[in-house]
Amino acid sequence: MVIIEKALQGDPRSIARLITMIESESLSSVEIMKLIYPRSGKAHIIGVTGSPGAGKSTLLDKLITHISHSGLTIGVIAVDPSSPFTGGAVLGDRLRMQSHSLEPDVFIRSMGTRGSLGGLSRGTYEAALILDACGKDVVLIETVGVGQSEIDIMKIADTVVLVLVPGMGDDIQIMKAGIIEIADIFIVNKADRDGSERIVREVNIMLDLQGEKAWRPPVIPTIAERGDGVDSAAKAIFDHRHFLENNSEGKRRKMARLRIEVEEILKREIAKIVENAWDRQISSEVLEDLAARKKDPYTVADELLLKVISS
Ligand SMILES: Nc1nc2c(ncn2[C@@H]2O[C@H](COP(=O)(O)OP(=O)(O)O)[C@@H](O)[C@H]2O)c(=O)[nH]1
Ligand SMILES: [Mg+2]
Repeated sequence: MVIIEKALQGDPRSIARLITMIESESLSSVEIMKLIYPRSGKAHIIGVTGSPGAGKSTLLDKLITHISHSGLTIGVIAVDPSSPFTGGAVLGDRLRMQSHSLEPDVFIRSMGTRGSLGGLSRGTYEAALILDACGKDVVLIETVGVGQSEIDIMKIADTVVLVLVPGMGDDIQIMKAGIIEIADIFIVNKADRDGSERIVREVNIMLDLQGEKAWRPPVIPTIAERGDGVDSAAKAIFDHRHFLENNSEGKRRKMARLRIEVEEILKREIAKIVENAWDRQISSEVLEDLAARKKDPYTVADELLLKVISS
C-alpha cells in the first residue's frame, strides 16, 4: 500500500490516515499492522497519566520542547474518554500543545477510549506502534488516570509517568489504588500550591516501604505552567530509558509486554468469532427457553463454544 510506504517515510498526513484506519477497526487494520510491526520496536514509549486537571498536557507541552531540542522526533497521542468529536478536553489539549503542531518532527493526535470499558483501546497501542515504525524516536501518550486506563498504560508504555497535584486528594488516591506500583516516575505538579512538599514526602515514604528495587522511582516537583522542574522530569525519563536498556528488568518487561500483545490479539479475534457464531445461532426459541428457565445461559454458552471449537 502506497499510504504505508509514505507513512513509513514519515509523511504526517499518511501517518494520520493510517491511525484513522486502525481506529475505525476497518478490515484492513490487521493487514496494516502486519506490515507495520516489523518496523517498530525502536521508539521509547512514555505514558503520562494522572487525574483530569493535574497538568499533564501542560507538562507534555514543555517536555516536547525539551525533547525536540535534543534532536529527537516526537509523536504524541492524547487519549481522552470523551468522544474525540465533542470533547472539550481534547480541544483544550490541542490548544495547549498547539505551539508544536507546526513543527514537522512533532506529530500530535487525539483519540477516544472507545473499544474497551474506560480503558485504553487496542487502537492506542497500535497508533503508538505506527508512530514508532514511522520513525518517531519518542512516543508520548497522555491518558486520564481514571480506573482501568491507569493500569492499561503500564501494559503499553516503557516508562510510566504519574502526575500528582496537591489538594486533589491524590495523596489518598495513591495509597488506596496501589497505582504506586505502576509509576516509574512521580511528578508532583503545581508545586506553586500549598501541600506539594507533603505529597513529595508521602510518596517517598511509600517508596521506602516497598524496600530495595532495581529502579527507585524519583519524585519530582514541577510547576509545569512555568516550566520549572521540566528539565529534571526529562532527565528522569531518559535515566529510566537507560535503566531499561541496561538492566534485566528492561528485558523482563519487554517479554511480559509481548506476551500480553499476543493475548490481547487472541482475545479480540476469539471474541469476534464467538460473537458472530452467537449472532447466527440466536433465535427467539432459545430466548424463550431461557426466559422459561428450561435452559440456563451457561449451558447455552457451553454448547455454542463446543460448536465453534469443533467447526
Ligand atoms: N497553578 C498551577 N497551574 C497549573 C500548573 N500546570 C498546569 N496548570 C493549570 O492546570 C489546568 C489543567 O492543566 P492541563 O494541562 O489541561 O491538565 P490535564 O487535564 O492533566 O491535561 C490548566 O489551567 C493549567 O494552566 C502548575 O504548575 N501550577
Ligand atoms: Mg490533558
